[in-house]
Amino acid sequence: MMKTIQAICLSGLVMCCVGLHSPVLAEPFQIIAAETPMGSGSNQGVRRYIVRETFGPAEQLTPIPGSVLYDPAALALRSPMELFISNRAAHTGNGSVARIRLFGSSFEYLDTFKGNGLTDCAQSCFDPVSGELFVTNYQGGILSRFLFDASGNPVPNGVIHMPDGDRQLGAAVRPANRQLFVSDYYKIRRFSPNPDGSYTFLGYFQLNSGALYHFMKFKDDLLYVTSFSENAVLRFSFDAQGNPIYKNRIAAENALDTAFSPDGQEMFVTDHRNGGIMRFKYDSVAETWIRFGDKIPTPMLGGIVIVPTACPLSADLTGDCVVNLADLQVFAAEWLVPGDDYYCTMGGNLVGTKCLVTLEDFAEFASQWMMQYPSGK
Ligand SMILES: [Ca+2]
Repeated sequence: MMKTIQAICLSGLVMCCVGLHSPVLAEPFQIIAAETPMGSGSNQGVRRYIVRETFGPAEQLTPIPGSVLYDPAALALRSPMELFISNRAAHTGNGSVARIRLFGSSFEYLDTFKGNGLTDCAQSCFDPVSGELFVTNYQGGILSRFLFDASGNPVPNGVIHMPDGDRQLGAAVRPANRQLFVSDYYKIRRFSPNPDGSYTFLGYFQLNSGALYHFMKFKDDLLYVTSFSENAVLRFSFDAQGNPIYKNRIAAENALDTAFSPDGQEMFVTDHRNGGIMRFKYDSVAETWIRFGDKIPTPMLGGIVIVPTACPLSADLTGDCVVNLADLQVFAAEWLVPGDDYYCTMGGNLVGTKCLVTLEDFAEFASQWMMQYPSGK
């Protein structure tokens, strides 16, 4: 597909293409994945990567540090700018949910809320119609509910008791009928919303009781369920009554969660045991996903989400997607300051695996000087 590019002007460079026919500029996106050890964790953070176009290489962005989190397990988006991180809290019972604002390729920690039954949170999800937030709690059989006030602050809205009182791992709402799905290791519960806001339990489904089901997502009205011990992502469609019908499985070792590129052509699956993000291309003829490429290397992972909120300019260190003097000030402050190679929080470290801002990073910084995205904004 071709599109007229009105103007791509790179300040300082004699390069201005007006009215040329060029391929549509690829839309970058950001992968955000919780670093979640098997069993429980402590001060892990949330990893971020930028993919500048679908199927392209993933480059690491600065992580959301564990210092503002507590054993993060799963992620949910209230909007492309508002990320909710479920804190498992090492199963101490001090579970909580952190809120992060996303902008450009940067982020800002907002706050953390607790209470209303939050103990050791796993996956959470939003009802796409009401905007309500559902947060699972691994132990205790209570699903926590939150609405939002006019300022966007969470307000407790009671709980839903699991009829079996068992574990909770995943939660997802089917957009087509707003039914709520909550996974246990061995089964998936289905609930129907009532006009008064209550939920009616409809039943369980499962394929294999030894599956160790985890997180769930909906895409194109198919339910994607990870089956950790079966090393697979399972897909279910629905009949006219809303009953799930098993469709197929996609092999993915130690699968924990799934996420999709904004154009729907790429699927990412997290590996909980060995770490890494697996990549799959959609095959529209076979109507399934085909593994490709190498895993994106990571520590052990939990939940994953994808946002189109991403700036393709790695030298933008302030989040406005313009590389200017404000970014140079951030860059200069990080100059030659030794960082943690394993958990580099210095955005100025643009090149190389060592967390140290040096001349080679400056060369990359200078090459992006005065660039902005979208161009001409
Ligand atoms: Ca900037």
